[in-house]
Amino acid sequence: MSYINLKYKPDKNDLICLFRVEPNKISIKKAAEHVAAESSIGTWTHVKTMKPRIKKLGAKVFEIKGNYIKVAYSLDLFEPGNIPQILSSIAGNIFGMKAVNNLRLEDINWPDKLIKSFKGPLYGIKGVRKLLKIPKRPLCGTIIKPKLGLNEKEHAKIAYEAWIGGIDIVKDDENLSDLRFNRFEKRVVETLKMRDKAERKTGERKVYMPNITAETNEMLSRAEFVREQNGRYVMVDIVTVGWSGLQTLKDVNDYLKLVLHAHRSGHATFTRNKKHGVSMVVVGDIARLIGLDQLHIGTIIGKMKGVKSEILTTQEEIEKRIIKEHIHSLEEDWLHIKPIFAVCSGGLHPGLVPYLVKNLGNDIIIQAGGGILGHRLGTRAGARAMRQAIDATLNNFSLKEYSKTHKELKVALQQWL
Ligand code: CAP
Ligand code: MG
Repeated sequence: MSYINLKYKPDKNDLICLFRVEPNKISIKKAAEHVAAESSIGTWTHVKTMKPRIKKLGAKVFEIKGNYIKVAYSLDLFEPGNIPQILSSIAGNIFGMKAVNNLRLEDINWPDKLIKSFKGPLYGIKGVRKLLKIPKRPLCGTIIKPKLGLNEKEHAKIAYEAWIGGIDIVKDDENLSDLRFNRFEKRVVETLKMRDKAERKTGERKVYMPNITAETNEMLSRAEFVREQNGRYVMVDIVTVGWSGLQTLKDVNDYLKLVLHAHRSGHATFTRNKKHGVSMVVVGDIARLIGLDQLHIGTIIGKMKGVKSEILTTQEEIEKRIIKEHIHSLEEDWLHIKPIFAVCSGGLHPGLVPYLVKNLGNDIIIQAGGGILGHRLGTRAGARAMRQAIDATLNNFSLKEYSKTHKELKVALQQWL
């Protein structure tokens, strides 16, 4: 049987994958055949147990353009609502095949019936803006640093300083969980106490995002604890927790009704290499389908590696309803699945706000750890400088001009620009 059918017109119920393929001493057509076979019903040789009705289920390579191939998969190959099963097909064995030197899953176009088997975000951009009463401007956040080592009270105190300075969101770092010197429950209680005090003082809504990343049942009970303590948000390391644990958290969160922040720690193990692995665009698809409300997408300009075109495509993929086809991504209609908030984080400071807003717009959450807690005048001043940079940018002032009358911003620009 052949998995190549360049005349095939995909059915609206087909799932479509865009792959970049580097064949290993065979033709691109032959390599494409291996990809389609191994990711659907086939293996390295013809099997006697194959049946005509099963052959029809085979994936179809319907377009080959240079190193890029499009493959259509029948809906019957997938279990609705089951991300681990879907990925074990289209993002499973194929990456290990000798038939290819490199293989990258660039994007997925999801059929309506599969999209309808997911709930998507509870809040998304609109819900988060409503919750924080911030209708238009970028949100700003900080990450408690040093990442590890502080005790609960020290952690809560730094959070308070950041909130009083004007920061909206304070989050745990991706590797802070329930540690000997900083216990999860005590940290949550101490920091939410400071949140309430900062809200009374500033009159603004403030957010604390405790990191609940842990074994699934433990993660669920930490989420419940946050809800009991009147927390509104949790953060989770989506890659290290795994898609199955994430779907369980999502289901339980339907009654906890917390905002779910997705940290992507570990994503670069498979997204960084532009020739091999899975793109951040695909991670964005999955996070949106499963129903996270916020997702790190990169900064273009900060300390983490990230190609501008892929970061912009990922932002479009998670924030828009109707997605047009681009050179390395597919069209999409996200139906009822709400847009999720893009998070820009990693090596950011107030001096980079104009660049971020110019390139990524206002629907972003700007998060800076070192860029706020490293301010020469301290945390509160660092927070003020970040808010001042956002205010200046939204009112079309240059930072240089605005810093003449805003001391904290002036110091930040001297320090980091
Ligand atoms: C940023 C950060 C975030 C990264 C994640 C860090 O701190 O807390 O985890 O931004 O990367 O630990 O590095 P700084 P990404 O603000 O001090 O750099 O957003 O690319 O997933
Ligand atoms: Mg971090």
